[in-house]
Amino acid sequence: MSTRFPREFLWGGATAANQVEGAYDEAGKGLSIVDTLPGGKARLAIVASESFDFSLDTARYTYPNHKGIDHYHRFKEDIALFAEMGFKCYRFSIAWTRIYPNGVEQTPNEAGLAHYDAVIDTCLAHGIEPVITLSHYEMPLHLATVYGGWKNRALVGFFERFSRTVLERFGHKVKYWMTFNEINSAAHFPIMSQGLVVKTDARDAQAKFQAWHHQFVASSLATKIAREVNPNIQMGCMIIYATTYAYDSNPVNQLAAMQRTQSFNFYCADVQANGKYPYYAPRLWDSLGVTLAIEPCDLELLANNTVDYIGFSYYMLTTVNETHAEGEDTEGNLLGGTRNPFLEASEWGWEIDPTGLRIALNQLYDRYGKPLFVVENGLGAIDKPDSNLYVADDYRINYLRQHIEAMADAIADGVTLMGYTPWGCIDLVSMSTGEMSKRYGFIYVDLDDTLSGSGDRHKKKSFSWYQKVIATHGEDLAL
Ligand code: BGP
Repeated sequence: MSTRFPREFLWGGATAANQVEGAYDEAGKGLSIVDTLPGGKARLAIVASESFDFSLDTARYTYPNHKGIDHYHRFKEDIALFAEMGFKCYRFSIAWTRIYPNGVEQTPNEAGLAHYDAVIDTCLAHGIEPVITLSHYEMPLHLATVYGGWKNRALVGFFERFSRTVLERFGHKVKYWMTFNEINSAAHFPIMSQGLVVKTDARDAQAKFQAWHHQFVASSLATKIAREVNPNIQMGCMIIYATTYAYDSNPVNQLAAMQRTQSFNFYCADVQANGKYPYYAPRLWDSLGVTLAIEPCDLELLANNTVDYIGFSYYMLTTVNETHAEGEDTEGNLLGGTRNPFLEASEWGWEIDPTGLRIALNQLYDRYGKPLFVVENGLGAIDKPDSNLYVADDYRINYLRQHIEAMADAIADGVTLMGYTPWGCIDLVSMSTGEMSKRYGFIYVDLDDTLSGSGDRHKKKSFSWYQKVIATHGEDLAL
């Protein structure tokens, strides 16, 4: 029987070290910037405030990433559950701080490497392909506090050493990699991927764009190393894609939507996939007063080490309304814009738009002609378990089903799509709020926002649904 999704399609799920592992100071791990982020809805506002300087204030705040869901100790149980769902791949990240605790050491921490050997081998034993993000929203704290984050060129060398270490160690058994998670996110929250806070110029476009340049160079170096280690490695970039609409047919809004698409959705991927700065970059830099420091070999390095595929997260769209004729600002839509009157939003205000995913896939494929990989997507929702801790999450199933339909449509449109790894396949600590109660998983983790609870894992209704989806190659999406 022919199916809409190819047989080799990588069905799976995604997590990130800092949001699941916990064990934040075990086995030689150093402090990461995420270890200093307080839990709670005010998280992003606190870290974007002038006073935030990465200090821990345990009297005022909780730090949920310290404990996560204890995946560090329970990964075997978790991966066995993923295997039971039929996962073909598991996307996770390596904590830089487990390998180089402060980022600057000359030799890696063997205990950290051994841990990821065990995680990878567990995946492989279950027939699950690991898909590894080298840097997912964390870096050694030392590199942020002492070096000022990615705006400092020195980070290129530190990242190169880290990448070389893990690629040489794992590159013979792991085919799929990505460099920086949501690299373009720094436009909105520069602390996460660039380690910048207000005191280290987070509000300064010059710092952000220079940091991006260093990350592009570092990403190219990692890609180069990967190919030297194993020519079969597939290296991807990873961006947030928020399909961008003009609020109305006013050309002013149409133009603004186009420019927003360029400067936010495409800017980073243009460099990483095409190997050069896009034609619109000089004008963008001028408008922001940015002058990039580019070293002689940088442009050649970028040109020669482009990525093999485009990984992206898709959660929400952006609606642009420059004229403010009507319409209201979105509340909670992480990436701003005007509320879209045609769409519903999640409990956290993230607007839901499966059609936008089909548009995103077409726009990205049209632009780059490279395979695409939806490496994050999902619904953060409040689950209400019954007395057996069973969650009937029909709302999540409906969300995922609509997005899978949109992917099937995009494939029928002619797009090459490698796989789908819904975010937070097991409940984990939210990035933007540090909450446990914002759940995405197929697997319920018995922990509350204070991380109290047994920590035990329970299959939700979506668990058996996704199992069936994978078993039928995406054909049977019924409840
Ligand atoms: C992406 C990040 C993830 C993740 C997800 C959901 O931006 O790459 O780390 O957490 O968003 O966001 P949140 O956890 O804030 O709901």
